[in-house]
Amino acid sequence: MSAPSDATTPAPAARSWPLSHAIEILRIGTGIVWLINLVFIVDPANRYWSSFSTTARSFAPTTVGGPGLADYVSAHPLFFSWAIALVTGYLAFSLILGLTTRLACFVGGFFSAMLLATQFGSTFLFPGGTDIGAHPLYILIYGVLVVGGGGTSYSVDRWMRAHLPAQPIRRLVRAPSHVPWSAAASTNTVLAYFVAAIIVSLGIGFGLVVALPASSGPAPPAAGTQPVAYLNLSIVLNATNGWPQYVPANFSVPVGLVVFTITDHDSPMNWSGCPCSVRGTVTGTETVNGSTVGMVPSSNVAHTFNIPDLGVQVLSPGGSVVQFEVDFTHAASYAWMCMAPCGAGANPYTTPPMGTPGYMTGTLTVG
Ligand SMILES: [Cu+2]
Repeated sequence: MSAPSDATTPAPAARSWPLSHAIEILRIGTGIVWLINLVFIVDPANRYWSSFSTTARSFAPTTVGGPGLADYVSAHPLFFSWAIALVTGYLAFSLILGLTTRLACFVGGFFSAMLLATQFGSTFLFPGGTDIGAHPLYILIYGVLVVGGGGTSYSVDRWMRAHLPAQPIRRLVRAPSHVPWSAAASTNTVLAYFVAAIIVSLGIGFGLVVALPASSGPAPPAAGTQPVAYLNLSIVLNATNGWPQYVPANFSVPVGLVVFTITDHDSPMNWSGCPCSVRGTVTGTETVNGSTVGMVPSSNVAHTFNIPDLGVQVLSPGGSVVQFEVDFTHAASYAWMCMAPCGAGANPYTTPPMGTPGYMTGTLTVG
């Protein structure tokens, strides 16, 4: 440990060399994961800010405890999008630099526990079309970092303790050993605070989910938005080769709210491992033969309609009519594709018509 060599501050037992390095590698690696998330957030191509509300609402149908919290977050996108972005940025830089490492572990644990609690219904759909499945692992990592003294070496924390001994840093690390930020706090003390913090965070998260009332009925489209266009797609079997194909595969829609209808004439398939949740539509749902759903059983997904750049995923069961709405905010060109393994060859994930233009992928032009 890099506790000051001060007679009043007993340094915990030194860690063995390989373990201490493993802990710091884990810390920096976790920071890099958050940095990648931060890059995703700030990259305009991902439309994090503009699609935040829609993404948040898309969790509503699968949240255990009801859609109230997802609706609430969706209705306050400015606050929540910035809160998530700032926490993401803090975790990235704090963990990579080893600056306020222990605090970052608590913040990260709180963040993951809140996400876990509030999106609990989605968690076990991993990969489920959401990256939320990793949060139990993140909490475990923060616990390991807290217990293992992450940030003890190769860190700004270490540098500051060594070079800024006289000022508040020193008072902080010399705080009584029963407070969690004290350098003298025992592993057991820190771990107890960490476990308690996670339990409280989970409690707050579940409490919010249960306490916030759901808005009644399917969430309405953004205020004042009326459909500007209706687009009908069919999935038919090609008369020549028998492959299923989207007709049309290349099409244009105007900017604004577009109502899609997919009439699927293909047969169902059993797609184990299907990320079967609807994402990226205005309501976070689709209708299948008139019923509103946020998920489709994996035992009946013939094809999907994905627009990766917009985070749109819609599932098309065999022999069904699917409807959904997408709000296109600006003129652009997007690739769409089917992600369900509908290839006709040995590997249904890679053989045609999968990935074949005019069949299971094409171009959607907005504007
Ligand atoms: Cu397909």
